[in-house]
Amino acid sequence: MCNTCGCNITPGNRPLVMAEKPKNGVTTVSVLQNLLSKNNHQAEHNRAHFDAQKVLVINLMSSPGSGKTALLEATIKHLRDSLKIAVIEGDLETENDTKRIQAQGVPAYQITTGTACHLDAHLVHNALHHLALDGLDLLFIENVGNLVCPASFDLGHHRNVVLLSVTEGDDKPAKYPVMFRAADLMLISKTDLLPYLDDFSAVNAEQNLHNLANDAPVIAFSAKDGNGLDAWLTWLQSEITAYQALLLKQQTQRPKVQQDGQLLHAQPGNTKFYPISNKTAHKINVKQA
Ligand SMILES: Nc1nc2c(ncn2[C@@H]2O[C@H](COP(=O)(O)OP(=O)(O)OP(=O)(O)O)[C@@H](O)[C@H]2O)c(=O)[nH]1
Ligand SMILES: [Zn+2]
Ligand SMILES: [Zn+2]
Ligand SMILES: [Zn+2]
Repeated sequence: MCNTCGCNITPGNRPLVMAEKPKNGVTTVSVLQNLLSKNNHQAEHNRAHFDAQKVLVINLMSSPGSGKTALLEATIKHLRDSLKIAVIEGDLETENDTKRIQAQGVPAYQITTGTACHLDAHLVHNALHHLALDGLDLLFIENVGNLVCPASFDLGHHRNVVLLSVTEGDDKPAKYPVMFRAADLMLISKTDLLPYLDDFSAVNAEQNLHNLANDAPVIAFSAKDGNGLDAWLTWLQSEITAYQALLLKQQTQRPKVQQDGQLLHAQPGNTKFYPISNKTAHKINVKQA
């Protein structure tokens, strides 16, 4: 899908693509590889912004509707008195999630990607012009709901958290290895629904994660009844502490970006890349404040 759908082009990196002056509407895979390397460069720049302000940045990823925003709402309720939090939301369309976060009393900025199925470092950098990092402890980036592409793009963040809701099935880590290999923490969400399901096993889900040679911790929780939230909040606090200790040593934290996922976007040798039409491009719009 990604080889032809144009999902590599976002409003943030579009000027880079256009600078390549495609001949006859078709350029080769080298353009994509160039984009990815430019993304990595931009990501390092973003991380320098975050590290200068000492703000831990967490990239939340999952398939659509797994409960990312519900997790953020519950997290903010618990932490807003003790930590300064902000959120960047990524969706193809609507400001719904940003409104939900703002209703919890914390700053949020919506990136609408139009057609792009993932955030990239350029989009996040644009968003930083609309959010004050000064004094923040935690910045969450809620990525576009998609269990493949977001794992391949470094945004300049520090940690990847991947949600798997119980209604999706415990085999998803096996079926979507690119995403689950990138997880620094796997959250099993919507556990309040377990009594209604007869075939979801948290043990199997964890085993499927570990079969990918990823020994990331796993926490099961429900945003509806609050079970498991304490373990998540403890994990967050320990990550903040570890990150602050790294900063004192002039180091930073880097997430596990999946290069093989980047290859999904650009199979060497046989892939043609079709730039999106002007009509489609017109529809892509990053909301300006
Ligand atoms: N039963 C139950 N439902 C939940 C839970 N968390 C979220 N939901 C429901 O699941 C649906 C999607 O939740 P969201 O928080 O919007 O999911 P999301 O991952 O942010 O969705 P996108 O941003 O569209 O990808 C909503 O109807 C929520 O009420 C939960 O812990 N238990
Ligand atoms: Zn894609
Ligand atoms: Zn900058
Ligand atoms: Zn959401």
